[in-house]
Amino acid sequence: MGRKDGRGTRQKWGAPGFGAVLGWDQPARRNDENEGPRDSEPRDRTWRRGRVEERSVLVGVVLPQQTRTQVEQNLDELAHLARTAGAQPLATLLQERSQPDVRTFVGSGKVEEVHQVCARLDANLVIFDDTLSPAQARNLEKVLECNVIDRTELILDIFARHARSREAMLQVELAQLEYMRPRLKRLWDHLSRQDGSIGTRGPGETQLEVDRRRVGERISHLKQQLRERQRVAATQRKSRHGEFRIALVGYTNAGKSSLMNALSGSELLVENRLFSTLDATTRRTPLPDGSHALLTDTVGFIRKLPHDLVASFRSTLAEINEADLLLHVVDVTSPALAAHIDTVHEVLDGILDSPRDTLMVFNKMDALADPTVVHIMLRHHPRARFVSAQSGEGLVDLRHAILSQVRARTVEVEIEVLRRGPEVLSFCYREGRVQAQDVGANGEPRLRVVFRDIVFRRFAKTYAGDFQIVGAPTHEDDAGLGRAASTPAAGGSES
Ligand SMILES: Nc1nc2c(ncn2[C@@H]2O[C@H](COP(=O)(O)OP(=O)(O)OP(=O)(O)O)[C@@H](O)[C@H]2O)c(=O)[nH]1
Ligand SMILES: [Mg+2]
Repeated sequence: MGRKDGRGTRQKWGAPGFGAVLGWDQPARRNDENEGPRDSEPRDRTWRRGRVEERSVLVGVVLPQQTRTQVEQNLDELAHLARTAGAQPLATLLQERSQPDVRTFVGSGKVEEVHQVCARLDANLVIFDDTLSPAQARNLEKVLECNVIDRTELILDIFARHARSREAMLQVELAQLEYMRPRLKRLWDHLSRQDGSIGTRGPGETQLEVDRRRVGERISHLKQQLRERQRVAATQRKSRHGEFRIALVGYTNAGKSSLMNALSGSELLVENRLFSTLDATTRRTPLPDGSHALLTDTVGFIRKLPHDLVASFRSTLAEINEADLLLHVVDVTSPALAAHIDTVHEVLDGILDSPRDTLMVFNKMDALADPTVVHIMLRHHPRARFVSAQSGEGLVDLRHAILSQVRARTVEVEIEVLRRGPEVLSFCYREGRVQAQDVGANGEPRLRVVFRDIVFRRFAKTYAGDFQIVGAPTHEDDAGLGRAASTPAAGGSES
């Protein structure tokens, strides 16, 4: 987000790197601006430290398929997003409409009201809860005479602020550039209205074309960089042998990182802000029988999550897709918890490449005032667990539930290798946990191996005829927590 002065306005679009791509950020520092920033250079983030706090007015529209309460909840969340991004929300305006206005999203009377409210409260930023087309944003900025952004831009801004790792920065920059590419014209219009800023007489079409090309080149470059990093990450994930993988998923601020810390003894950043976590982090978590599983914390989801942003968080998506079990963490104290659960299901549905078993975990029980919520949730999710990452309530029970899931989804087999010995042995050691190895009566290798279900199915298919099972495989499912009702959107099993 930005300020009304020229520099702030330019920076509004920039999230680290955007201005640099167009050669605006600190031009004196480099002489190779056409190539964009080098990847070894840290993104210039100095402008964020110096920017003033914005004063914002929030605008929402109730469309026929929505209720007023839903939209009010969305606006409460938008206010939390605004505060997280450093913008003080001063007022909220709602309008009921049968459909958005093509030119200004809300009607002309409402635009005038927003204008007056901004003047009265000295607001310098208007945030719409819905996605604005480039033309709508342009028209609104002309009338309102201040910066206008939508929920997507706000989320992108927060992601840019919170990105710490090189990969997160690359991903955020990519999402921002993809969002901004079709909006460059608006940016130029915006700049051309600023006294003393570049292009006060309006840019020529040629310059706009040059900028479009630069942005396009930078996007290709970023994609290539990310592909390379993801290849390395995939190799690292493969090296985690046969360990059972659990991913914590859920709405932003549900307490995923807090739960990760409580279960694995790690010290990840926990904050009452949205999108504190952007990088997937994996830790070992001990289970009650002395074994371990790998637990991964992931980026939170939110309503109207920008599609490009979801797609660009590929490392999180890969972690979720390779997990044997998902722990869906829900903030039990949220008045919008049902909508949060639906949103998470929708996002998972869009990113999972196959159905996944899911254990619902309702967190923040220590702060729950109304116990009837538990009964209602149990009706919908009979095998859910109710915990508090903060007080530790319910965590022993949760660990046992996880152990049951692990047992239900791992198989222990004793095999005799008949052919392709080196390959079969290599697979077992790489992808399974070999408990014992000795030599059979005829000199053939004999192994006792624990495999994750999905891996064992792959093993049996790849090496059919090359091994035989000695005795029946053990497949424990002691607590009967297994494949219960189907997860509505993700299509997996939910406990
Ligand atoms: N009362 C209470 N607060 C909790 C509990 N668990 C987490 N919180 C608070 O909820 C807020 C969010 O916690 P995080 O662990 O950062 O949540 P997250 O799901 O990782 O959030 P993002 O990474 O931003 O998506 C913080 O203020 C935590 O202190 C809990 O069991 N009880
Ligand atoms: Mg987190």
